[in-house]
Amino acid sequence: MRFLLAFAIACTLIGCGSTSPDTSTNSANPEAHQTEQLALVPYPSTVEIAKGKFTLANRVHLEAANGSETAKPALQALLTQLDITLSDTAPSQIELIMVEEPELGEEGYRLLIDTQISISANTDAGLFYGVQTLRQLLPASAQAEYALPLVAITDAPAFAWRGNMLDVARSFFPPEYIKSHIDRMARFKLNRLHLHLSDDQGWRVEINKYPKLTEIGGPSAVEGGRSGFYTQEEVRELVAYAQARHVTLVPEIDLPGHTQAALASYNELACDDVTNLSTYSGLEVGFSKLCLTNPEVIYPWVEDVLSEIIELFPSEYIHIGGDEIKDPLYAEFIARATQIVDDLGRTAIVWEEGSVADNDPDVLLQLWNDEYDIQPALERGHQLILSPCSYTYFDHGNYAGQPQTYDWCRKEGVPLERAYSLDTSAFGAAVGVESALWTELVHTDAAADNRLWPRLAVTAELGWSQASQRDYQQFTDRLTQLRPQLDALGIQYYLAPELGW
Ligand code: TNX
Repeated sequence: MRFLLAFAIACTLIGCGSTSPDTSTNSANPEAHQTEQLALVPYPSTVEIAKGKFTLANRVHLEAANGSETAKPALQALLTQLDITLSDTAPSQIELIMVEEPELGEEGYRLLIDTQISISANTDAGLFYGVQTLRQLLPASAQAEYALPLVAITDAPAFAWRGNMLDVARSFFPPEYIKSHIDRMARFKLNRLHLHLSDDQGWRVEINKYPKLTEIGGPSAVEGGRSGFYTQEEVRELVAYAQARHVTLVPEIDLPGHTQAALASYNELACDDVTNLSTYSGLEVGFSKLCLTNPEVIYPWVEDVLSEIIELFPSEYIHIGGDEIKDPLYAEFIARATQIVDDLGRTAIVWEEGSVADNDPDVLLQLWNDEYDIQPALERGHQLILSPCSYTYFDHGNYAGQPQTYDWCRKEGVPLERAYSLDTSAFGAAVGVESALWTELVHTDAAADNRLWPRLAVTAELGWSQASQRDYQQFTDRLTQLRPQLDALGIQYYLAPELGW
């Protein structure tokens, strides 16, 4: 409050806002087109800019509230990167302050830059996001001194779920890549990394009770893709790494279809008449399934596997797949599997098709076909993760006809502007938005970067900024200014001509 007051006084003295002498609220809505914008993605809820600059010295005094467990190290890392040293007698000061301001919610923050820098929030997460905003306001690499705009930012996300799905089953991504991906997501305030851990082409997570899943399913992959798996120790390390960056790892074990790797490992999970029990490296979908007429075999296995998954991943939500399979007992299976997750003390997510089952309304549905009739499920009280493929499937081209991309959902691919045009309010009760990278055709870190970036910045803005504030032109301007930050993160992004890159 003290600083807001100071800011208001400063505004009266020197004038705030770039187009008028009064304090101007600079949200990213079309009417604000003429107004100066800060190079921030996602754009904050409210931004007030005063004339003048604050110069941050290369020695800084840091005051961090108790409980800023992740925000403080994140800030320290940022300062170190910029060759700014900490000292109690330094001329510049940065404060992380815990407050109680209900309107900031669980993840919101205030960032004030006037005669010093202060970030306040109700939670460590909020402070962490304030630090990310400060990170974007600062240059990507070290300089002699740092000139910052005089701003008062109040910010909170539109959605709790701001996600990305990475298919590590078709083609494996090693822990190092997952860590950089988490870093990059966190920089843009994305907070859910959904790992598609099993499919026909591979099984990627060690399950102690069923070692053959990774002995046989681990070395398997889509043709041209990487094989491998995460040991339980590696999973724990990734979970901790993600937690320190406010990213929840959401595991998916795809059931009852997309299970060839499991069937090849434990043949008894398949019906007796199934003759193909080899591992699979092709591109087909929809040919494999657990033997649903053998409940005494498959359900104990499902329970055991999910129990270990739940031990490994603290996520409240556990994804059980449910896509692309036809079987008379499908709905019964989904209802039972979501109940197993519930009995284990968590809540299930299923792909949209699972909405035909009699699930508890708490179960989250992930919408992936734009036209799927999800209305009946909404009427039963379900909530949605929005992944409509014609906007969010980043295995589709950055442009029409991009080599090694799919176009089954949209033949023009999913260019940046298309991705940005997703109307998140059109689909009813949404907890948020999640873009997806399926990896049948994505086999290297570089290819993944190319499909993910810069489009993932769109997911970030759709998930965080209010729908009424979005403006594609302004978004591209801001993103272009942030390009050095993408470079500093080592991202091998697609050189989008629409950004002039
Ligand atoms: C559909 S989307 C799938 C995946 C494929 C993807 C390719 C969904 C739930 N299932 O198995 O990898 O298309 O774009």
